[in-house]
Amino acid sequence: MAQASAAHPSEIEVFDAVVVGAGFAGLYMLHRLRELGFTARVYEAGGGVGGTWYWNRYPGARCDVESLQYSFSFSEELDQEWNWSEKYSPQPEILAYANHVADRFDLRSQIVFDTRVTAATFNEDTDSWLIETDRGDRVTAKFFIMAVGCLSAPNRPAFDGMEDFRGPIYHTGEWPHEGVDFTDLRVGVIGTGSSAIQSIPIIARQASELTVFQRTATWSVPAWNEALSAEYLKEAKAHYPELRAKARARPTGFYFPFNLQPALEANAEERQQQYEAAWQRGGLPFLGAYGDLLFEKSANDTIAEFARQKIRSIVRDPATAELLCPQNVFGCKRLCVDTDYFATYNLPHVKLVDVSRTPIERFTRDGIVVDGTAYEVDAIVSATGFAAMTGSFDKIAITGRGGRTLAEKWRAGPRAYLGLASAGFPNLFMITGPGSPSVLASMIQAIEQHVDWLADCLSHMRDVGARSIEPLQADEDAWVTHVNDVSTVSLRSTCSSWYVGTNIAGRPRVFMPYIGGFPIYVQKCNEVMNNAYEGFVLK
Ligand code: N01
Repeated sequence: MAQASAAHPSEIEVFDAVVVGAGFAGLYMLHRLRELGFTARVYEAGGGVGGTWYWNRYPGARCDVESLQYSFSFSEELDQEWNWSEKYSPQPEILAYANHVADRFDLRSQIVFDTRVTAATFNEDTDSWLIETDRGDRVTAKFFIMAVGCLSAPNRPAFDGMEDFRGPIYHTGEWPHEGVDFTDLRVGVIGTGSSAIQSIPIIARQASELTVFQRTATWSVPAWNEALSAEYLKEAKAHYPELRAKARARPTGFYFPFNLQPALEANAEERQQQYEAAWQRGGLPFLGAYGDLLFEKSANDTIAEFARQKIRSIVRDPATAELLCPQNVFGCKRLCVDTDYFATYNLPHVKLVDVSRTPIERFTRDGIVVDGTAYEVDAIVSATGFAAMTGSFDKIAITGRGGRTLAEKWRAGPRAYLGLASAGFPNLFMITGPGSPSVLASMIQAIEQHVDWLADCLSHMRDVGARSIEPLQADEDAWVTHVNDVSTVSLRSTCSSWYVGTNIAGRPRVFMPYIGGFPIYVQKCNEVMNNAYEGFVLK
């Protein structure tokens, strides 16, 4: 393998691998590359590590997977030394954890911060990538690894008159580091997804008026967040390996009690009790109340009606309550997990505006106009989500064999073998790429599995002296078809969401993550590896 040359202005530095992104994926990839003796550089657009948790600093940001499972499992020492303070970790604590990992494993010296990769071009003569950045770096690497996250390219809808608005416009996914004080301000929030439902109750505590512009009502379940006691942590840490193993065996890659019984096998009274118990446990495990809730519409109708009744019981104004009641499949979009979201609409200074039938017309100097009505606000929070799964790929001019760009290849939707690599782009890898479980599993488990697979693959290539690896077109096509076929079995494919790309007008409708389940996917990856990288060509 090539060695990194001494930095000289006129020289192009050479690495075994260049990694884009210093979130959890980039950090762990760098750790494994170093362990294996590969030379590597990581480029990170932000000023620090942490990825999602570096950028999403909006009020109330926290993870919806329980802390003890939203963490790396590769180091028993790390598991034992780190103490999570709450059931669901707040953003600052997860960011502190990412920083701790970077320091503990001495990763910072190989990360170049505040630098965005702008282009990557494959050289067919040398089987290597030329990587360029917005700071003028030009480096080459045999392997180009995209560790850019799945929800990292903010979606900023272009509303008419945006430039006329006299106040600040914030995006939840690029929140100012110094924080924002909304005290005595009239605030407008656009969107009611996970970011909005977490921030709305907190913004409401500060703002003099809060107006929420809702296009689609959201399903949300209480978090019942709480502090973790020292005894709880001690007990959990004593059984960490078992918890990790149980998590990996679940379709979601994280563990929670799951009732396999079909909902309609129970009678109405039993279902009510089961849903009530699950509601009281709260969080994403609510969807584990019965086994068929995401497969059978009639089963889903029963949990949907239960959740609508909960909304009606919390929200006092009947018209507002009805507006807040989603009419689509329960859990079709990513289920939200909240603290006091629905109760916030009982506050006299909080207003809900329906923009489902008549979209936001325009921004003006003083606020937002919907259906001819002007809503005056001093600040706007755009909680409008992300160009999911592919948005961060679109920002880099990636050119593969024959001068073909990835953007061209993915115009009708992303195409990747196992969500790891794409035909025509040798030696390019993606961590939690489209076509892998990623966002439908616990992200950190999904990241570790991909990174470990890649680490094995790169070592194998070094051992056998292979210069390049690339998926076979036929195998990639078969995988993309499989990802699509499996998605149709799930009710999640039935609505518009960022899973299918249609949260943004004009994007192709393709179900992007693999919904066949984490263990099945891991088994497939292992089989590919054990069968001499079946479906890939190694040269
Ligand atoms: O984004 P979203 P998010 N006019 O796409 C609305 C993860 N996450 O940042 O539903 C008006 O879910 C849009 O409306 P609609 C998690 O996986 C996790 O909230 O498209 N409204 C929607 O209401 C999550 O799913 C955590 O009709 C417009 C909202 O904006 C994912 O990130 C916390 C609009 C966007 O919701 C994304 O969540 C936060 C327009 N032109 C995020 N355009 C936790 O771990 C968009 N909207 C808890």
